[in-house]
Amino acid sequence: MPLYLGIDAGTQSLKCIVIDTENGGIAAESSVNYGRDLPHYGAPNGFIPSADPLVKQADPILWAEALELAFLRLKGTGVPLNKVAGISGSGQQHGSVYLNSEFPMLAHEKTLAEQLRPLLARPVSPIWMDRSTATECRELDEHFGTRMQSETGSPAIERFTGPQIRKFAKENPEAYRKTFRIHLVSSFLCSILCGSHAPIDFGDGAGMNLLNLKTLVWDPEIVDFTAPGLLEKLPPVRSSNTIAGRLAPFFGKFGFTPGIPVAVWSGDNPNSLVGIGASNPGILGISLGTSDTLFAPMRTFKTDPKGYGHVFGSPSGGFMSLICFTNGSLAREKIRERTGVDRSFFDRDALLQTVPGNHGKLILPYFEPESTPLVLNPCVKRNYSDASPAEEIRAILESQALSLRLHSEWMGEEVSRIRLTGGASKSSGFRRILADVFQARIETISVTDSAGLGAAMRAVHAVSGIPFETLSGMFSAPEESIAPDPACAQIYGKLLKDFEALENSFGTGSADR
Ligand code: XUL
Repeated sequence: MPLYLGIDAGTQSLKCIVIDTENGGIAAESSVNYGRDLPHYGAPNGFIPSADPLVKQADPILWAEALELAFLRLKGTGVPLNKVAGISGSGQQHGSVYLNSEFPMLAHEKTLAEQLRPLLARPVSPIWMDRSTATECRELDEHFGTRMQSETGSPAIERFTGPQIRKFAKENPEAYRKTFRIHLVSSFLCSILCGSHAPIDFGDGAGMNLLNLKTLVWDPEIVDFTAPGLLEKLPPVRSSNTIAGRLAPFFGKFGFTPGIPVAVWSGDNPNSLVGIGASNPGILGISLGTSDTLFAPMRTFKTDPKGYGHVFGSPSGGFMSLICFTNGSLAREKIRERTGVDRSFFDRDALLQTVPGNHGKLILPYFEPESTPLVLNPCVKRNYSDASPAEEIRAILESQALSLRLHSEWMGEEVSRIRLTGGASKSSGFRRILADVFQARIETISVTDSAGLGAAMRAVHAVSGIPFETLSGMFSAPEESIAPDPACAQIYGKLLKDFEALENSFGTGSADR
């Protein structure tokens, strides 16, 4: 019975999923919620509350302690962890961890937290929600112009790692100088498992504004301008099916066999692409979580003329797109609370009491600073003054679906099938609206943690060579599917133009919260 472990280190929790390649099933799972299970880090939502809404930082030791607790819980399920033949993982993207030396040999009787704390060259990690680097992004854009996007796949972006490193080097040059290695969340956790500094993969590395996607090496000029001496502080960058190292002896205490291969980790979005079974062109993936993300494999390297969409290395080779909409479930929940309805209202009343197109009622729901389109000052705008609760719910769902369609058009991919994942993919009302807005078949898979599943599938692929197509047939087969209603094609074709006009006028109209 060959088992493989995928670890998903997300924004608010860390989860483990063990898959069995013999029967195509899930052998065990465990999870740790940072706020609930590790309250002593004072990070109820995965970051330390800050007076500045643009600053979002976490203590990186939180992720190490969560890993240890998740392994203990996994051991508690009774699954034979000594049968695990390979491990890989997924990290929330862009976050950076600053370390001052090589990894120590871990002592069995001590915790990961107490042994790793002395390794920190910076006590906090800026995470992907941080938007405090507008100045550094401007400096990078002024210096490199369009080359930044055409070579790294993205213009300088506030949450990306390069601008974050530049800010740290400017504000705290001494601590920066003493930093020996800068990791992503993914490569930091992979290094802990291997007991030595692990590489970064092309998927997560592309979210740094440092990797040249044409040459697949760190871009020497961009790295050099970002911060002094940065090249020596970066781990090597490798393809996503590289074996990063061997499991350190410390992890034998949870029941694993020390020495098993650990495949290089990647970001949650590249992992999800694999996990939902969309690693080959033709399927689009949408993950509906706190933030919504849209991703798809790309036949050719091309970039978003508006600069909101990003290009990353795809774990199956070639490239993938990634577009992040920060106000996903976050906005759906705010509107739901405001209208005072329960979640089932999204699936029943909101559809029955309204019509597709909602008589043109649209909403721009930027409760938090938004990435797509870029909005730094939170603001919510409606093109109507009066709406029933059902119309208000339809307005948020249709507007979000239209935004997903509008901002993915630059990829130029024919979309006939969309695989949905994440908590809100359970909403049949939202699935119906997405099918009609995109005029595409919507498919859902049974596993909700597509990033963890994708990481486990990458571990199988890297260790045993089983192709992704075979693995997605085993683990990501569609469970439910809805066809689009062709009668809606014209309605949403027109509404898309209205939505674009509303978005373009953003900032000129009056705003309310
Ligand atoms: C992608 C992004 C988010 C995080 C969430 O660019 O910032 O999707 O990866 O974990």
